[in-house]
Order: sequence, then C-alpha cells, then structure tokens
Amino acid sequence: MSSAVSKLARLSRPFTVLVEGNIGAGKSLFLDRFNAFPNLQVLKEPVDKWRNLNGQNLLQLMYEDPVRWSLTFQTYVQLTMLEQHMSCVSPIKLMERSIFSAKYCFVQNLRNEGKMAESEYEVLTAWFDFLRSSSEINLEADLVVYLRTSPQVAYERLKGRNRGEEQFIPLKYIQDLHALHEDWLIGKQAPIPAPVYVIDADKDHKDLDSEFLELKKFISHKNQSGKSVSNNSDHENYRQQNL
Ligand code: TTP
Ligand code: MG
Repeated sequence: MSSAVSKLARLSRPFTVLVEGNIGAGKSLFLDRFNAFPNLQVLKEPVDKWRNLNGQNLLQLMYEDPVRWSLTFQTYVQLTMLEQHMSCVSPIKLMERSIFSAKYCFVQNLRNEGKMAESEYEVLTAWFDFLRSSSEINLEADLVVYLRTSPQVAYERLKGRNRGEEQFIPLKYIQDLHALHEDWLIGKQAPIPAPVYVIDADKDHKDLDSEFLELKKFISHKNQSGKSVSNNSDHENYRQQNL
C-alpha cells in the first residue's frame, strides 16, 4: 500500500467506541442496547471463538492450566481482537474490549502472577508493539466507555451467570483485574487509546438509562453530522463537557 493510500485507510476508519470493564461488568448487556441503532456496528467479544477453535476450547485450557496455556490463549485473543479493530462495515463501531485491555490487564496480570514466563510475555509484547506501530493497521479509537464496578459486584455477577470455564475463579482474580483496569483507565499508568467516559456499573443494568441516552445522543450527533472522524472537534467538545 502506498503511504498516501495507507494514510487514507487510517483516516477513514469508523468512529470507534471501546467498551471496557472487569469480567462480569455488564459490557455485553450494555452493547445489546445499541443493536438496533442505525449505521452502527456492535462487535461483541469473540468469546465463542475462544471456546471453540476447530474444536479446541482455549478459554477452558487457560483456566485449567494457565502456566501451560496462557500464551496460546492470549495469542489467539490478540488475533481475534485485531480482527475486531480492523472490521469496518459502518460509520460507527462499538467494540466489547480491545487489544489494549487484553494486554494491559489480562496479560499483565498473568505476568504479575508468574503464570506467564518473561520470554512468553516478551513475544506477545513484540507482536503487540508491531501491530500498534504498523502504518497499515489502525488501532485508534475515539472513546473508551469504562463500566466501572467494585470487584465484589463483578464477582457476584460472574458467579450468577455460571459460565462453565469460569466456575473456579476466585475473588482475588477479579480484585487483581479490577486494580489493573483502574491503573490503566483512571490512573493512566498505561497508554489510554482515547478519552475515558466512566459509568458507575455497580448500578443495576436497568438503572443505566441516562448514561445510555447520553452516549446515544452523542453518537446520533456524529451520525447526523456525518463528519469525518479525523475531525475531532465535536469529540473534543464532548470530552470537555462530559469527561
Ligand atoms: P470479558 O472480556 O470480561 O467479557 P465478559 O463477557 O465476561 O464481560 P461482561 O460480563 O462485562 O460482558 O471476559 C471474557 C472471558 O475471557 C473471561 O473469562 C476472561 C477471559 N479473558 C482472558 O482471560 N484474557 C483476555 O485477554 C480477555 C480479553 C478475556
Ligand atoms: Mg460479555
């Protein structure tokens, strides 16, 4: 790709919102609210792919024996997240998670816990850095929505939904992931891809109507104005008023 074409490809990406938050925060439910929205693509996390790669349940393997399988699993997570980042079928895109939370929260946690060897961590990081710096690949985003929960609430939701692979997750794991989300999105100890809009997701999903409406309004405005996402002035106004 010539540099002019690749620059154009980077600029013409959809207006991109990343929905982040701990396991059980309610990301999928929140995204469901946008399903019927015009000109908008909702990309749920590819958990089904992680549970069945040609018959291999990588998520299960990772939970059963993270020392053995976490590199395999996180490599595939990184690939499937990259596919989501590169998907471009409508002017607006909402994604569940991103390549960034996979790296800054999950991979970091595996490393902190000594479940991923330094050599493995470095290989994943080399791939991550390559993807981030490639001029052919656009990982940029316009907004991060952080569904912020207390670890206890996230843990109770996780137990309540009873996803088989997650049945032996201890509260400590959710607490550690919470701390890493906080370090990243509130403490800004790792690079944040876009301004962060924080939602108190300890509230019941049904009580998040006003937050949903506010985001919907902002997205509708983007949609009607039809402005290029490379013109960030609207976004800057929004950020200043609301973030
Ligand atoms: P989440 O990405 O948190 O998705 P969720 O559907 O559980 O969240 P919500 O209830 O808010 O919709 O986690 C999906 C599973 O994948 C969970 O068991 C954690 C695991 N996972 C990793 O182990 N590593 C990763 O890098 C990612 C992204 C997820
Ligand atoms: Mg989900």
